[in-house]
Amino acid sequence: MFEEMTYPESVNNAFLFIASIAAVIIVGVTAVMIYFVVKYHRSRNKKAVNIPKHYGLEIFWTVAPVFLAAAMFWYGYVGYADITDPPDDAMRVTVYGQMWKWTFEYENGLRKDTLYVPLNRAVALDLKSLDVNHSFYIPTFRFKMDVLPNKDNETWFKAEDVGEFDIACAEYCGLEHSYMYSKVVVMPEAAYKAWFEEETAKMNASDTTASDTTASDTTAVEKGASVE
Ligand SMILES: [Cu+2]
Repeated sequence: MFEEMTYPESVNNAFLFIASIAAVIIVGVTAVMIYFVVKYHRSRNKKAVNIPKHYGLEIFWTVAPVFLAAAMFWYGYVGYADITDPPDDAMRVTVYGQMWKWTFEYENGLRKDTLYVPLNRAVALDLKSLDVNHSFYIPTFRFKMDVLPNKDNETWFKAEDVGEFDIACAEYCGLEHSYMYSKVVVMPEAAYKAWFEEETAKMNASDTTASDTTASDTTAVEKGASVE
């Protein structure tokens, strides 16, 4: 059932599913509570009585939440299993998080501080931090993954609309954390190819390896990258 569904749709559905369960529970519990407040009001029950155990009811309110919790876990797990398992034919980009910027490195060594990707193509991301914990977050793609200094996380996405979308850092990482924004630019395949060839030619023509990152940032990326 998840094959036809895009990853953002599956996240939206999981959210809707969990919010619906929460809504049913809050309305149900509140309704029963109001009913009991009226039914067992002091004016109608002058003398306290002991209400004996009801095993059927106790089994129901134990078993039903187990199934609900298991269903919520399953929804979340299916999505997690999906975004941590990139397809084999995905193009690969290494994402470096550092205080307080993102750097994207393509397979040929091209580095950018904006993530350019082709439309409808799986993009696998190798997430590395050069300093502290960060979190790579593209809200439009319903997509968030930790970026850690001592563990390389992997994730992927496939953009299905052309446009520019925000990238944020979703893990507090110091003073300028709130400015740690970038963009993912989704381009049609042909436009992306032309862009990539032009940028690669520019990179090859110049001595430095990065064209839109500053020299000091490039050094930081190299320093971090050589640690492995
Ligand atoms: Cu950060």
